[in-house]
Amino acid sequence: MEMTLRYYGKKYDTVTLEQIRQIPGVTGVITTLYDKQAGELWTQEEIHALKEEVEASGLHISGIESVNISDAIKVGTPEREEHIANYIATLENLGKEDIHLVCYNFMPVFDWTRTELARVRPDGSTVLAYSQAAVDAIDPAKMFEKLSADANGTVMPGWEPERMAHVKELFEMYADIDEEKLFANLVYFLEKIMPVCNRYDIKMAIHPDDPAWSVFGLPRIIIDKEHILRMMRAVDDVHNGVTFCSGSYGTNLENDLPEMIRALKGRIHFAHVRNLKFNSRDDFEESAHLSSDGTFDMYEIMRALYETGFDGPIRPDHGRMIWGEKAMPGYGLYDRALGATYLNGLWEAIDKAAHRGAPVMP
Ligand SMILES: [Mn+2]
Repeated sequence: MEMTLRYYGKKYDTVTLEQIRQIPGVTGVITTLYDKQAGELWTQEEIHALKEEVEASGLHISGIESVNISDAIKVGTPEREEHIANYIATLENLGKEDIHLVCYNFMPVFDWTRTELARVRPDGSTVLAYSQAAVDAIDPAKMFEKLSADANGTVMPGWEPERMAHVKELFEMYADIDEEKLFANLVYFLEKIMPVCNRYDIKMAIHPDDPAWSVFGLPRIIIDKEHILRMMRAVDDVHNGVTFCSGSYGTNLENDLPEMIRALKGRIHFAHVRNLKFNSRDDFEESAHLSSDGTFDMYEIMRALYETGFDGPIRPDHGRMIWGEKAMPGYGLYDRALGATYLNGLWEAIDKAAHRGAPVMP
């Protein structure tokens, strides 16, 4: 396991590489070329420059989150061939720069959905939150307006203003796309990219849909163990794997997170570990990472990763906004640093317990 933090690049992130470097045990970042549109080619020069920027701080790139998938690929329009060719060339360029992990998602229209970006918790911290009643009551085209006021002036991934200006057209694009068509388009894409993934040993790690059920009538296909196993069987290659995001799979309380981790052994290439606090089945907020602050047993999640031999990067995922920080919602420095430290502590304790009684090296 390697502890990492997500980094959006100096143009967009309020957190610096120098700050990340000072979080104990964090040695890598998960980053992206944030200015790139889905479907566009990433040149080797651009990737190399990003790598140099990160390495100058004493960190390294542990993986890319994300190389986004265009709507043409998800919907299966004729334009997808050009976008897939660009995706393959991008993977090749990443491979040449010695980057071997790519996180992506296959969610239609919205990358993720929350109904509040700054819900106030009893301790005065603010967090992202979701209420099904609020989703049911709002026109999806109005979602962005409602949320952008709380974004602290930042551009949130998947909610870029230029994209949100076309929400109605995006919904029209997906009008005929049901779960089966979306799944077939995912398989089509994976089959096309597997040869380059094999050539450069690039592990693809699909991020679950968040929340893990259909919102606004849009299909969702990466939501539980059965759906992921189906995807992995359809393209049975170790490079076709998953990002295990506890906060996304965990939105559905039917998902037994440690059990899922064990079922996906060997195919989890990247982990997002965070907690949620449920107020009811249909209303949750993103609590601190600490088990007792939320609903999940974080020790059991980390233990399942440890016991299945997980050796990829982990990042603490979202954090609360605390200590007066102004940052992209979920992506401040302070609470993610606390999360990384807590998760590192759990891992150390699990590791030491596993080796108790073993001979001590001189
Ligand atoms: Mn996640």
